[in-house]
Amino acid sequence: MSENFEVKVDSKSYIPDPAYREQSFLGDYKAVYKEFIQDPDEFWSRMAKEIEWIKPWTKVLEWNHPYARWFTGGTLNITTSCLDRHVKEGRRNKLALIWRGEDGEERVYTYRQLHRDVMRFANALKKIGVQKGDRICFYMPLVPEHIIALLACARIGAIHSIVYAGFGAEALHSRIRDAEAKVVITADVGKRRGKVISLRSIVDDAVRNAPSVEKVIVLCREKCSVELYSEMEEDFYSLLEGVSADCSPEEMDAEEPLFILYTSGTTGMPKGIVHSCGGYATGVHYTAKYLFDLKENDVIWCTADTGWITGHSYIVYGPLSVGATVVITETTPDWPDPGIWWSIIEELGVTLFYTAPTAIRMFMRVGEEWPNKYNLDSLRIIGSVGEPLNPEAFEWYYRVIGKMRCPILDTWWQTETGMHMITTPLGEPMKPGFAGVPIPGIIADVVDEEGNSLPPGQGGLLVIKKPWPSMMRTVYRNDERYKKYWNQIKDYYAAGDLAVKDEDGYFMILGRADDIIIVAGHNLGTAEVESALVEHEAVAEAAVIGVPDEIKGQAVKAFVILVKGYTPSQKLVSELTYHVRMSIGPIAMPAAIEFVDTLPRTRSGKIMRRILKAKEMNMDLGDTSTLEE
Ligand code: 6R9
Repeated sequence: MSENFEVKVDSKSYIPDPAYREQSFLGDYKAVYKEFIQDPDEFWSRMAKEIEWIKPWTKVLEWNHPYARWFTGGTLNITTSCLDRHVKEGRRNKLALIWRGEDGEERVYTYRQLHRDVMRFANALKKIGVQKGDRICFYMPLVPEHIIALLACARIGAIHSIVYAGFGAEALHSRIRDAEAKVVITADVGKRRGKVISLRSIVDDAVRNAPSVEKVIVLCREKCSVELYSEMEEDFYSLLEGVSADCSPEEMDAEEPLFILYTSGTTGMPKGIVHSCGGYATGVHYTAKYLFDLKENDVIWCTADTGWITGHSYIVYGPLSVGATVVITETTPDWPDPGIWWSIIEELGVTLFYTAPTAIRMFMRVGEEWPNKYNLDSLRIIGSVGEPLNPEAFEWYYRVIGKMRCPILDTWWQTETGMHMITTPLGEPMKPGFAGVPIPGIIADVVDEEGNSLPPGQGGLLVIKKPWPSMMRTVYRNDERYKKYWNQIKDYYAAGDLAVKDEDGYFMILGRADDIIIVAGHNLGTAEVESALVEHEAVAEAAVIGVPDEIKGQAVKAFVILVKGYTPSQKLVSELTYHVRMSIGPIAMPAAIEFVDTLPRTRSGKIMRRILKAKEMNMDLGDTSTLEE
């Protein structure tokens, strides 16, 4: 990166109803943050005591840069916090899980049922020889059996590695091989937009030349059922026959791995991010309780898939650990029509809704008449994750979905961080465009390449200065790649994102540092320019990249999806260019604007600017395994 860059920061804010803070588990954010700073060990120790342990720890943190050991000597099994204690503590008949299929089919599980089914499947896994430490790869649609099998792995100390069921055979194959998975769990089919998608055939391809795989467990959802091709295959439900529903939890050291989750790097093979048992359990419980403020009666719907960290932490482990009711669905946001999600919120009485900016912008494009058809009064808090929530989308989400009543929690975090890191705690003023402040437990900053802290208004690199319990422990079988995160900038954890702080210490996330555009020596975050474009009433979505420019080094090129009813024209190009000039400055003015119908995205919805760039420059597209069709 060249010299630091100025970022124009707007200071508009919304103050939520004070009742939110008064009734929240967290209370006064600033006071709690201060407590943490005064004694971090004491703070984390207090948080860790809120989950169930088998043996207590003797030391909170052993930090041997870049390696951390949290809660040394402690042992636990995360499933006892997620299941056993609710069964014991009078929540056994409370709903743990509500599943909605595309055709409206519904299945529900109480905590007692979920507990029992998890233990049965855990025993079934043992029956086929799965042991503590074995890697189990998942390639499953979002159905209750997926959650059951995942918790069953945790119950017996097997390490799950979930691969999003939208990935192709090659991507699945490389992840199975890298993790040396012993078992693959899949379903015959997934369902999407009224179509039945074969998963098992993809698994068939993927397990060829994967010598570690001994068994493939298939959940049969269609009539075609149990004609399993090979000796390798087992039917999900047949495996459960005659199996006991009692399985004591495997005692896990706090530092033993709980799961691996692959996340795409900028180049090459995705990284297998490894999370530990004790620190991860503590981090997701803490954030589900104190940031999401999940209470007894809350019904949380996180629209992510379990294939992403968001699903791991805020569909499964966090919400179940606090004993909330979790909604999962196999639905697509606009099928059969763009009202489907709002109808689910109304019918199931969802209180906490957590989704991604890309979905919000899609809903903006189709119009507010869709959500307006439904009663969204049950909503208490609405959240966002995955990409910067641009002010335009914030305002829409706040007004149309939250009815100017529900606080928005825009949560910045990563697969590597395991839990929320930066957000706007309940009761604090919300600033459109800013994710918020570091949560208690986290010390974040914006720095230059030497690690010097930058003043408000100066954009730079987002770092975390101290270890935290749910941080990744390593990259599976690749310590070198792990070390890079902590060695790139002084002793800090480099998130790889660009950010800027304002006078109040609020963080605005400007996009990935590798997406940065340098125009005549000025650094521009892609998010800033995109956000300015989306402010214009004609623009639904925008992505910008840097293209070579003889004089300025780089120039901005924008790809724009128009709102329905607008057509591309030279006049619109001029208007948009002028608009960016007025909102950010001449430096950010796009040199070219191209109107497009779609943008390349990862399967989790993030815009892949790298693909736009490679296309523009006629370069090799690089690793495209994470690209949506
Ligand atoms: C949880 C998750 C991580 C990257 C991260 C950043 C972007 C996530 C964001 C956000 C702006 C937010 N990101 N949340 N950017 N505001 N609230 O998405 O994990 O899939 O590993 O992606 O996503 O660029 O570095 P992951």
